[in-house]
Formats: sequence, C-alpha cells, structure tokens
Amino acid sequence: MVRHTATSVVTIERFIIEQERQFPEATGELSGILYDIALAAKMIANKVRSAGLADILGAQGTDNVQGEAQQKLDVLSNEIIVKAMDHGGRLCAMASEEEPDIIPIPEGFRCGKYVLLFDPLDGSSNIDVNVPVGTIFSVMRKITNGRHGTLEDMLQPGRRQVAAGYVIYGSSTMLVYTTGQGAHGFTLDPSIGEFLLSHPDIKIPNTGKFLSVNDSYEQHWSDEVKTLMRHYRGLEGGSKPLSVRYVGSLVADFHRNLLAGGVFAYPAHAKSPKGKLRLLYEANPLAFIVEQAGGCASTGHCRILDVQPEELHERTPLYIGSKHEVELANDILAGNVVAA
Ligand code: P6P
Repeated sequence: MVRHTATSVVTIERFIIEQERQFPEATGELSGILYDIALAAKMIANKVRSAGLADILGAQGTDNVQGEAQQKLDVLSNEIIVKAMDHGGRLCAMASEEEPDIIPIPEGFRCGKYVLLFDPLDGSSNIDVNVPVGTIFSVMRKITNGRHGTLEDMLQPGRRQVAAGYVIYGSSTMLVYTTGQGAHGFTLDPSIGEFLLSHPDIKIPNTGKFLSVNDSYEQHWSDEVKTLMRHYRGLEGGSKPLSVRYVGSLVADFHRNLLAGGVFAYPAHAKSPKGKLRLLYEANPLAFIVEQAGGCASTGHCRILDVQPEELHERTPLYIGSKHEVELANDILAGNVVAA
C-alpha cells in the first residue's frame, strides 16, 4: 500500500481507490458507498454551517419565517443521506436512528450486497448552541438470500462490519473511516470541496489524558462504576487524574479522545439500564475505528464488537478510547479491583 503523510495532497477518492487496489477481488461497490457518504457529508456540512442563518434550527413542527414547514436539521440530514445512497445500486437496505424501521431500496433501483446503518446527525440538540455534531455510519455485507435487505442483515455483531466511520462538523469538517486497514482522517477543504488526507493511520495513545462522562448520573451508578470513576479521577489506585472534557456530543468527545488519548464512558445506570447510546450505528462503528487505532471499546463486560444485537435501536453501555482506561473499566466492573 502507498504510504502517505499528512502533507501528501491526497483526496479521499484517491485514497479509497488505492485501498481498493490492495484487493484484486474487489468489485468497487464498497468504494462507491464511501464516495457517496463523502458526498452526503459535504452536503450536510453545508447545511450545518449555515443552520443559524437558514432558519432550519429548532424542533420540527414549527414554521419558519417564510411559513414553510420547519425541518429539524437531523431530519434534513437523514433525507440527504437516504437520497444520496438509495439509488447507487450498492445497498440492499439502510437503517437510521431517525426511522423506526429499516429503509428499503426503492423499487426500480438495483439492490446491492451491503447494508448501511447510520446516525445522520448525532448530538443535534447542540446545533442551536454551536457545539460540534456528527454523522456516524456502519457498513456490513448482506447475509440473507433474496433481493432486499432484511432486519437479520442489520442484526449482525460489529465484528462483521466491512467499513465504518464518522464525520465531525466542528471548527473544520473531518471524515474518519476504516475498512479494516487502519483508521484514516480527511479534512474538508471548503475552497475546493474536497476531503484531503490529513490524519493517515491514526493511533490513539495507550494511556489517556481525558475523561468524558456526565457525572450528573452519579447517584444512579453502581458501586463498581463509582469506584472506576474514582480511579479515573486519581482518587484511588494511584493513577494520574484524567482531565474531564465532556461536550455532550458523542462524535466530538470521541474524536478528541481518539487524537489526544482518553476515555468516553456512558455507563448503564438505574434510569438507563442498558445505557443510552445505540449499539448498531453509534457504538459499533466507533468501536471499529478505535480498535483500528489501537484502542478498545467495551460494554464494561465484553468487547462491543462481539455483542449480538437483538433489536435495531438497542442501546448499550459504552467505555471507549485508550486501551489502559478501557481495560481498567473491564477489570473494575468485573469486580477484579475493589474500592479502597
Ligand atoms: P447526556 C447526544 O444526545 C447523545 O446522543 C450523544 O451525542 C452524547 O454523547 C450523549 O447523548 C449525551 O448524553 O445524557 O450526557 O446528555
């Protein structure tokens, strides 16, 4: 494989083709999916950038100044992705956080051999206060017979993903993806409308600097989770305390920890017994990325990528980031390390 540096001028399209060429049996369908996702990301970035001006903020159901039905930005982002992906002939079905059921490929369009699952705009409640938000996506091969994709094709463990990634709409727009050959970051150059390679072969530091957790739920945490947080904060176990950084936008918190080292923790608690974050289109894709970058992702009891999904929108507890901090979570939540 060609080794690129952050100063190489490599578009995402060229990088995808170079990766595809490593596999003589590749048909180009997965590359096509990634191209289309990059296009959708540019379109969403354009909407997010001007949201405050284009009067597409706020909740659905209200009218904007022109009297048009106001569209929530995440509904709009969902439509952008569906419309960009549903006619390429590479997918046999999609699933979105915004839609209760799987999204079939319209009649008249060829069905392909992949399914796409996505959260079109995670953290969209942060848009109104100009906090970074993101798109998260996961691609798996169809495993059932028949033309159209089914729920069974979606309910595969995350280790079966063939591609995964996210887009962060922050101070710059970045797309980070993996197909199992490392995790690579591309930054959108708005002057030419191209994603350019800026972070080749991302590696997360083994030991973190940051802790991302919403500790307003502390009263609902188990004793083991409370012990874990005391370790993260340097109050037990002798570790250096982690700096707390919590944006409340998963992609923003994950991306910072991926580049600088850290752990994002969303434990299960009495009010959210299975956690809050979604397994199929939030935890799984980010877990694929972080493992490719040398990190870990766990439910606190097992590897995220080994969880067998039972429902499309099922939730999971999530500990994801630097290896040392996630393995500490596994040890403490398994009762191997008890409170001092
Ligand atoms: P809490 C945003 O609503 C989101 O789904 C993630 O992006 C974020 O990490 C999490 O929820 C924040 O949840 O309970 O801390 O507000």
